[in-house]
Amino acid sequence: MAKLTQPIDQMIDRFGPHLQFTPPGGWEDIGEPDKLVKTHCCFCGVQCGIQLKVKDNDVVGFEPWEEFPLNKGMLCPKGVKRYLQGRHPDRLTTPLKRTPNGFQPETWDNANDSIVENIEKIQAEHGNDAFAVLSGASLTNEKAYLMGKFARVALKTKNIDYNGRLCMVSAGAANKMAFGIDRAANPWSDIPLAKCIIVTGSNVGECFPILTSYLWEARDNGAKIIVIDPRMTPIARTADLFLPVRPGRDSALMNGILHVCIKNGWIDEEFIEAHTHGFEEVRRKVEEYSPKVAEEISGVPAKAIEQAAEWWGTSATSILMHARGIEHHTQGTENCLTCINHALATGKIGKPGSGYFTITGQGNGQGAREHGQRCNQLPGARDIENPEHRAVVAERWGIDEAELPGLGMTATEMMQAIHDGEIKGLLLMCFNPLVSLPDTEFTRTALEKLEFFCVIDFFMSETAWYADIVLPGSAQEEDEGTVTTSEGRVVKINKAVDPPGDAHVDWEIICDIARRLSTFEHFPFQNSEDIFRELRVLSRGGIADYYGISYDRIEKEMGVFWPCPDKSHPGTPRLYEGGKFYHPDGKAKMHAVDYRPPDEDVDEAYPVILTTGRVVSQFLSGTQTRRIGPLVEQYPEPIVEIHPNLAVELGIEVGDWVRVESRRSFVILECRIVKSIRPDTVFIPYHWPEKRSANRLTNNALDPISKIPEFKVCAVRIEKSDRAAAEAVT
Ligand SMILES: Nc1nc2c(c(=O)[nH]1)N[C@H]1C(S)=C(S)[C@@H](COP(=O)(O)OP(=O)(O)OC[C@H]3O[C@@H](n4cnc5c(=O)[nH]c(N)nc54)[C@H](O)[C@@H]3O)O[C@H]1N2
Ligand SMILES: Nc1nc2c(c(=O)[nH]1)N[C@H]1C(S)=C(S)[C@@H](COP(=O)(O)OP(=O)(O)OC[C@H]3O[C@@H](n4cnc5c(=O)[nH]c(N)nc54)[C@H](O)[C@@H]3O)O[C@H]1N2
Ligand code: SF4
Ligand SMILES: [Mo]
Repeated sequence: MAKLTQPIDQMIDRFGPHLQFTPPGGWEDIGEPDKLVKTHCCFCGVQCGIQLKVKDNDVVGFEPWEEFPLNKGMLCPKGVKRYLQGRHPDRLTTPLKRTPNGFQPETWDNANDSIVENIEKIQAEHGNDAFAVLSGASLTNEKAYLMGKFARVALKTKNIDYNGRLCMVSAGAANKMAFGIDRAANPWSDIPLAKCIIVTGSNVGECFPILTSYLWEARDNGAKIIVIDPRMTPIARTADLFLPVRPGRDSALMNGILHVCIKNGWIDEEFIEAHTHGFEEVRRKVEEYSPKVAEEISGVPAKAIEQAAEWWGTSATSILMHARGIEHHTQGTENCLTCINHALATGKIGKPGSGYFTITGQGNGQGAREHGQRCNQLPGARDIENPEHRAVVAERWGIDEAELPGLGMTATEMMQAIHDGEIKGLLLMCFNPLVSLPDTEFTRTALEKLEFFCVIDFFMSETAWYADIVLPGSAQEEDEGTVTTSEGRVVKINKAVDPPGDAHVDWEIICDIARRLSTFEHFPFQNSEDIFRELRVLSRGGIADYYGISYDRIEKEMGVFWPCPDKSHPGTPRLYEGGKFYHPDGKAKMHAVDYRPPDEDVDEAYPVILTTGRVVSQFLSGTQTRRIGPLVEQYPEPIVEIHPNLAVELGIEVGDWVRVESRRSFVILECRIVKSIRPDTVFIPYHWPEKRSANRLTNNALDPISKIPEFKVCAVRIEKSDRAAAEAVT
């Protein structure tokens, strides 16, 4: 049965500049703010410091927070306009229940009763694991911790996972495999000290604009900047060397670069010997990837590969950073391992100005992957399958180890399990899978099959339209808590305003449901700090050790870097100093990687590669930024980027609309003819739903290690179309 009670287009039409927050007295007479609240941006993992201007319990603007060391007052367009979202007229302000006549307001008590009734019914009929939880990495550490405890202790289900599964779990898996820990190795203050920097698979200028100034500072200090990307992005335009890789070929390219370094002796044999395992296998493997072979696979000229190797290998200090461009692949984990091999073999790690990191995406992309809301993980970044780790957590939670559920399904696997009838009920907070998962139709039909579905969000996301109950949660500025930035620095989010109407703070919503299913003693929290105190204790002795961190310390010290095992510990801005890694023997592991082609490669029927990603003014599934007028105006609709050569081949001209079709579905969008993309590749940003959604096209094949989807490569065919055809799509 299709569950939709209101056509999605009706909702989409409400988005945009015409409907947005205006203070009760208008913008002209705003006057002096009541207070300025020091906090952090609600969007990406950089977590820029910002001061929110508050007037009459509304956020009405911002002031720069220049003392915060990371961004020193700078913000990107999203940070500047975020204040327009909090009191948006679309905010959910009361619980909603699906009825034959559409969603109707419901009291909290009735809504909670109904949720608990449905959970109990499904679990009684089909077992505890038939009810699953999906959570998010925009949530604070406190909420992420609570969601894991809620699933395992209150629901007693093994099936909890989070939207980070779509983001950077491949990098996380590679870091764990190689280093025994999953965190950026260097604080950003190391970047200007590097003499060579490789940025691969990251559109830094649009996705982490604040990072650009660090890269430019390094360049001013004499660093060579090397960018690897199929598109000449803004950061690539200012690079010293640009390697236009064919999507899905990064492991061959990085193997080729290491091949050149080894051949020329630009490696650190002492470091390899003293601090690593596995180099011999890696050396033998990369021997097969001469610059010529790497060129044939990756499309990057051999000369450029040699140049990149030389700059990296002969620089006194070097940093390699990457983001989703190499991670969103069926070979995602292995791609990251080739980068790590490179940093380890050259000994460029654990030193001022030398290191390696993946750039965290979501607001709490770092912290939210440490405290136990992943299907394979317990608090403190512990392993759910490790008997010692399980025993510690069970004891601290006051439950029997035997009662603690085991390894659950990943977010991506859950959709299949819903199709298969294995999962019947779902509670989802802070995740919009209908827009963000690959192969939208597969996701939609899964959501329709759920017997019971509860969504907690502050806006009616596209996914929420499929729910039976929608609970109005809190926006970031309506609650306090901590998040962990891209650098690994734990910072404090401060409450600026109360939630509007009858919306509740997220952690209270979860605690209310948990107490009905479990006992008060397991969920006794009266405020976020109570949750943080428990989180610290649970993390003690784990890999992600927060025990020495407190709200007070964070405020006084402008954040504390974990690991921080006790109150007198200064925190750990730079990992791996002195070649000390986090495996039991203190050594790092290298892994030999063979190149594998993407799951769906081009062929005669679908001859063009589609890659997907972001634009500067929109954020993720767009629920938030598609409601902020000035950001919508900056980039109102998704546009297909096509190279002029491909355009000529297809008879496409400037201003044309094109039909892009994959094996799953099609979209009709306007195109932009740009020289900055490879001629064999097209790009579509993914922030829009329904007929404008890039994920109608994408492939839901998964990386076997991390289960991240292959968002960055699928095969499509393209033909000229027109606007009328686009409008006719349903
Ligand atoms: N404006 C904005 N900023 C954001 C976000 C947002 O939605 N909007 N989201 C945040 C989040 S959650 C994330 S995860 C980050 C993502 O940050 P990024 O990873 O930097 O962004 P993407 O656009 O997903 O992809 C990065 C680049 O990878 C390139 N690429 C595609 N295929 C390949 C390939 O096979 N190999 C290589 N080497 N490169 C490839 C693309 O051309 C693109 O330029 O941004 C964060 N910041
Ligand atoms: N084709 C393609 N698809 C992709 C990607 C790609 O590059 N290409 N990138 C992937 C990546 S890297 C990511 S991270 C995912 C992101 O995908 P999603 O996580 O689905 O995207 P969001 O837009 O962050 O959805 C979060 C929802 O939570 C709500 N929310 C935000 N903060 C809070 C909060 O504090 N409390 C509550 N209760 N709700 C909150 C928002 O309103 C929104 O509806 O998308 C992935 N999908
Ligand atoms: S760079 Fe990220 S954290 Fe900073 S203002 Fe922009 S979106 Fe916000
Ligand atoms: Mo992400």
